[in-house]
Amino acid sequence: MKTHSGSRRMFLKSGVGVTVAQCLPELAAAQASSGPRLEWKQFKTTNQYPAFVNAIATMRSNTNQANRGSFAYWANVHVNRCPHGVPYFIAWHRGYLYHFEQQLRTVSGNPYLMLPYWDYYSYATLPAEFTDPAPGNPLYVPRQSVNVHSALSLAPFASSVRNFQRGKNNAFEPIIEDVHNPIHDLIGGVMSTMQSPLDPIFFLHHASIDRLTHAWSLLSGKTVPPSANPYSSTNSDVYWAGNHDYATGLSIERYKTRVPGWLGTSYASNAVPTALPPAPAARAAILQRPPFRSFRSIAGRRLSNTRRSVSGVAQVPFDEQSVSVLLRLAKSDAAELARVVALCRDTDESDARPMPAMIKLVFDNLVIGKAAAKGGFFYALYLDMPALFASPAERDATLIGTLGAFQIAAAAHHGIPRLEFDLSNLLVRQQRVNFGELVLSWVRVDGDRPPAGNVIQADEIRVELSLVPDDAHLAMDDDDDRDIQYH
Ligand SMILES: [Cu+2]
Repeated sequence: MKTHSGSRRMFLKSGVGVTVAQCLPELAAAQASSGPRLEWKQFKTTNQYPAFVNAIATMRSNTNQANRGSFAYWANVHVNRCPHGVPYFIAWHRGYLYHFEQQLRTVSGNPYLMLPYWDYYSYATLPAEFTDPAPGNPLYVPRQSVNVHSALSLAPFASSVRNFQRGKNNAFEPIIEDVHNPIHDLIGGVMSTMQSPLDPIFFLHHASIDRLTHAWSLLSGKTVPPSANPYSSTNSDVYWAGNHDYATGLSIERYKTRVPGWLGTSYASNAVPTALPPAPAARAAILQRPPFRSFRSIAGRRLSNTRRSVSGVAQVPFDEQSVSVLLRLAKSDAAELARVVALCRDTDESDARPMPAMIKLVFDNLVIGKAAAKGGFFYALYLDMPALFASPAERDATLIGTLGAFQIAAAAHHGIPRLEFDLSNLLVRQQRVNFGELVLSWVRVDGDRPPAGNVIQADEIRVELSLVPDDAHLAMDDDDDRDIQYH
């Protein structure tokens, strides 16, 4: 690494913003002649491979957290700023990868270096270069599992998934995030924490999510909010206004993260997965609904003038067992749930309109044990799981999302150890008659070294009706909003 003279290090400390500006012309020139991002198996046969490994080694050995040339700097950016389970998960990380890639080029001295991606939909076992514990292997960190097969799903690529961003109905972003999350969980170690960029596989994982997003957006019938280049308030969606912030002096205009090409990025393949890779021999998916367990129930109640719980259970521990819970709703709560599902169903007809309300599954005050925080496991959450899944499509149609160490770390880091999952889309698609009972199931999914005993505790799990979408960009001014407030 050539740029780390002592004086430059001092300079970076004192004026980060200035150095970015100075680097820009050089980086723009580099962009023009770079090739596509390659899948790892192809990448490692090119001359980019030694440059990449050396750059990772240099960055990992740089212990100056204030320096952009250190791995810790990028982990801190993620800790401080990353959005998970909230708007801009995809777009923010796209810009993050862009800036990290620029840094790799600086450190390696190779202006054409592109981040590789790991296509786990082709092979679900971590590339061997990352799992070799030989001293001095910069790609190795201790992890809890090497295979992520049980995190994968084709649900993000279903034809019903038409919209791009969180907050819209039938949206891609929350569904792909819930493939992304259990990959963090299973790999474990730092990957199940907000410090996950300290594991080099993080960047290959996110490049893969970014590629899958781009490939999805190219399919016919998919809607990504439009933007002119450069952004213009007259013909661009407000979604792309403003900046993604990474650190003081490190940001990116949001519109540039709409299309990889606007950042000079392309991918070796733009194909979406059509099948899952072979499952590891020893691990059969659980297809049967888990046995019922009962917990103290909490009746429906008003939470605010736009939020109402319709049913819940209290003090729920999560251990090695897979569990089903029967949530009972009082008659008035069941009627209210039925009404909100009908409202959402009407809106579902027209994708352009935001949902008038959301039905959420909320896990409140989650606590995770110290050993469990290292990951190596997760829970797949299902609504009205049949006694036996007939097909993977049926499984996808009842999957709510996943719960694990990474999701809890992300939630705790945003201030509230609370996780919310959208139930609206699942309920809208059901032909449900009885709203008096909902069945929630969680299926424990283990990696290679799962923790034992009670790993997670939720103060309360409840089904919540929320009359105003959380997404600030979908702020509602509908008049009929007023007469459906909770008093
Ligand atoms: Cu991630």
